[in-house]
Amino acid sequence: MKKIAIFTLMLLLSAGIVLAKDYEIQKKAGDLNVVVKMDKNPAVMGENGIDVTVKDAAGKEVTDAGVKVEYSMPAMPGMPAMNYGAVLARNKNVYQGKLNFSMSGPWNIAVKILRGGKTVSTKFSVDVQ
Ligand SMILES: [Cu+2]
Repeated sequence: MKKIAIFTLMLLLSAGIVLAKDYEIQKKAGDLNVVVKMDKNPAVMGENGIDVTVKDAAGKEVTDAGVKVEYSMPAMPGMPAMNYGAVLARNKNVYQGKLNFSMSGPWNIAVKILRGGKTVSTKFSVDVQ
């Protein structure tokens, strides 16, 4: 019985490792290169961790920017449009925060980068499970 329990645990752990691959997307915002990583793949209802790294045209990591993520779902039958925002906190070379999806389905995500008085942004969408 104990052997079966251990075997099941190992199976679950190895499955978890396979599924744990982050969602990653690379985008351009103005002349900046933006890499967005989310810790849930696919994204899920509730909290999802988000990491954003920003590089300038020369490939140097940008650490003096303000990064904000706006996420929204357009209105649908029985549901008004929903709009949320999260200001990311910088941790060394990465801007980090959490998105809280209140509903499954398609969400629009805009990453806004404020630097030197100028804002650039990039958009993508995720299908929340
Ligand atoms: Cu909805």
